[in-house]
Amino acid sequence: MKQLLLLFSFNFLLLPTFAQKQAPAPVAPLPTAHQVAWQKLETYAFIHFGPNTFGDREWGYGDAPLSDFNPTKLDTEQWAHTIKAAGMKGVILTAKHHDGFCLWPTKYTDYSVRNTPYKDGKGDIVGELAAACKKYGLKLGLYLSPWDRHQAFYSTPLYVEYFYAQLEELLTQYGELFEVWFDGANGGDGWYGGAKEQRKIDRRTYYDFPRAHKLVYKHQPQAIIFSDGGPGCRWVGNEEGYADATNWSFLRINEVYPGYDKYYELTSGHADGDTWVPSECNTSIRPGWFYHESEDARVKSIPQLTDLYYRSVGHNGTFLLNFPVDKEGLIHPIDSANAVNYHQQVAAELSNNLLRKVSIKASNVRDKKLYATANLTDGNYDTYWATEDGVTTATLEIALKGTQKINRIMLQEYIPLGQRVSKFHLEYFNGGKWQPVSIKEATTTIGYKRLLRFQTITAKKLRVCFDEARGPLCINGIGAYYAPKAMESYQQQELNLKGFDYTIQQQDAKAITIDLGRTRQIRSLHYKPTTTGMISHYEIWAGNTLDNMKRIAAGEFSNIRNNPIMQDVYFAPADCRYVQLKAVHLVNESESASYDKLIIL
Ligand code: FUL
Repeated sequence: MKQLLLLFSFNFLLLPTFAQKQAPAPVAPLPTAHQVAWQKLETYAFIHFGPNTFGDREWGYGDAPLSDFNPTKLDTEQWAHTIKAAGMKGVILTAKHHDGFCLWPTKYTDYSVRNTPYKDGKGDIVGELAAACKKYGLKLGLYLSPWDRHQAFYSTPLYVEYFYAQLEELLTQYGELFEVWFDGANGGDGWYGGAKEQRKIDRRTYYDFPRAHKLVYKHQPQAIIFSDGGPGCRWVGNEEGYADATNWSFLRINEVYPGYDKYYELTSGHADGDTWVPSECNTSIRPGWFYHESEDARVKSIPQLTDLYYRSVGHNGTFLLNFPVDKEGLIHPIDSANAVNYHQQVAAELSNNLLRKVSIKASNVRDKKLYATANLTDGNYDTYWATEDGVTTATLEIALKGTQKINRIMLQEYIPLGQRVSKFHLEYFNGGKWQPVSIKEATTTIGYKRLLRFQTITAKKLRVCFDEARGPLCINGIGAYYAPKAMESYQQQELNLKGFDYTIQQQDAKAITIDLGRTRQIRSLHYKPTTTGMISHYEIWAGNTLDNMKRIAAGEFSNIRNNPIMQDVYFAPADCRYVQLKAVHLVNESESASYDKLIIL
């Protein structure tokens, strides 16, 4: 009896007789209100445009002639119109890329749009885009490359002052900015006022980023600052546009810096991170970031873009999709068609929420009035279903309206109170017994939004089982959809280049020599790296005998670490039996040059 009494009073303490009306305590780390507003944008565009567009480059050396910069039809309204039609909420422009050229008439360098034929030097592409954004209701963000391959004083303290002066111009002359983009790339070599040399800086300290952050917040308190490690949002660790299924919006902030060597960790965040730094998934609609006519047939397709939406926004990230504006100054028609059509595809797949107005029974509810399951489908972001303190596992049982076909589920956590769920699974019922919905990716985190794709099921009831969480559950949205003819996942097609047959004649740490078996006329070499032994600077040698080889091409595989796509080198036709790919520099000099694919045509 005494024991029973004890048990009773213990239970009494644990299970309050009155409902918990107060909101669940936040579980740190937490987002700022600006980070929450930014996350809700979900998709926005990138524009890469500059001298690289005219010089067919990815990373300009900083020496491109200003006279070549002449986009004759540039129309920022065409950009804005396309971006809007593709459902995106904003756009980030490369005001200055690594080549140091400025798309606005900055006071601080002659290497800008002011000294080009564009509008006879009277143009201001940042200003023109700002005006178009206003007109089309888009938000504006700017990319200012810290690395500058043009300026003679790059790597000295003077450059840092120059960088801040330019940043201040951008922060004060173009209205409200939603994001400021600081890239982490620094390949070392450049034109540097004609010095043409390698320059090394300490990426952690040289730019004094805390000072840059202060300046941004002084003029643009709402702006989200992007870099590998935030503080506003983080790079997702790849340039393919996806986050892992397990994706925490946290980082151990003091470990990550621009150019972070363990960048692959950024794809899923740090589960034990101390600071809210959500992921932004960036990719280009074409293989390169800048326009290259040779990529006109390689624009990402509607299924490919749709797949990326599910793996970015649907994996608790935002989706930043780049348009390489072409030489005329326009978004290419293939790019705009695919972007608009992909948006319509996604909208169609997720338009009809089958859970609207259905009855959802929760195994636990914090308060039947304030935190009821009706909040899950009321379309109000700030109302949510929550469990009582101490309750971190629960189920939601959903009685569908009759029997329904379903192949998509959406879940949303109420992130203003933190990201909590670390394990869940889905079940469905079609008369016999409850069965698991088979999902071909980890069902761990949810975060701001989680979209799940699976083979169509026919169900009368659904059950969402929350198995583990960092605190009581706070879920503000749930959806189930049926997308006829939609794909469960997407398999990327490799470009099928068929080159000459060859054997490897010799391979060492710094060179790969190929024997074509007999004399061939060759015109191009295509190199796809693996994760180790990536060649960043190359020379290509060719000859009919190994003791009489001539150099036929040399250059840089720009941005290969971050974007390890097939690298194409075209040269004047050469007759030869042997071809040698020399690694002048490797991304990591201690590794041996290697390749995933090496094709000679
Ligand atoms: C990279 C840069 O090096 C690329 O050129 C591009 O701007 C991409 C978005 O970021 O790190």
